[in-house]
Amino acid sequence: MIKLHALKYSRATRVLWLLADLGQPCDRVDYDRTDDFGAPEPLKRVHPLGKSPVIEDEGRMIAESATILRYIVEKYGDSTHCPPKGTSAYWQHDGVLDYVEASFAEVALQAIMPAFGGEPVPEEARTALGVHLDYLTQLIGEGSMLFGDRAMLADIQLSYIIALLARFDLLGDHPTIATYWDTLQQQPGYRAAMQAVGPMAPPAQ
Ligand SMILES: N[C@@H](CCC(=O)N[C@@H](CS)C(=O)NCC(=O)O)C(=O)O
Repeated sequence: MIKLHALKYSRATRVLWLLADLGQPCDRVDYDRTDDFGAPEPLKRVHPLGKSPVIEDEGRMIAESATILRYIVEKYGDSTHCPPKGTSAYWQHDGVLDYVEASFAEVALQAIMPAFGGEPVPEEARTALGVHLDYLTQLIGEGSMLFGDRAMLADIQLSYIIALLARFDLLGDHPTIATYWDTLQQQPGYRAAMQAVGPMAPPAQ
């Protein structure tokens, strides 16, 4: 069984969502946040950077949530969380899956971090975020999620950042993304993950 190192209020929820969708249990090791919202020492002994999620499986230690999601799909032979292999949609989806951490997260966090600290969000950060939310609005198009009406790995990956943006009222002028967030919260895997570890975003201070 996969062992999941899960930090409170973290991207580890993505892994729990996918495992719930696949009906697969995991051996979860929970870590509380430190007072300054960082990783505690025991997690730093698992991952040199103290990052979560990390999984252990069959003697492998795997970090980075996109890689972990791909690994789980491969391990369980799942074909329902990506478009069919060999299609253009498959590669488009794979690109969006990587886009979330490689490009979007950093821009979103420039707005989220000041809001989390009770500071005003700089205008440049709001503007940069708006460009990405416009891009995501285009990707969603007429569907309810990124690739139609079924949650794919890219939706699961995106959910963490969208949860933080919603928590700090940073989706206000992007109604399609706000509706998308409502849709994500209705997904059974999301609900199961919430039930297991609580919300991705921290509660109001
Ligand atoms: N790119 C990594 C990011 C991992 C990451 O930054 N995780 C956060 C929690 S959401 C963390 O472990 N923070 C604790 C710390 O940096 O001290 C991924 O997608 O898994």
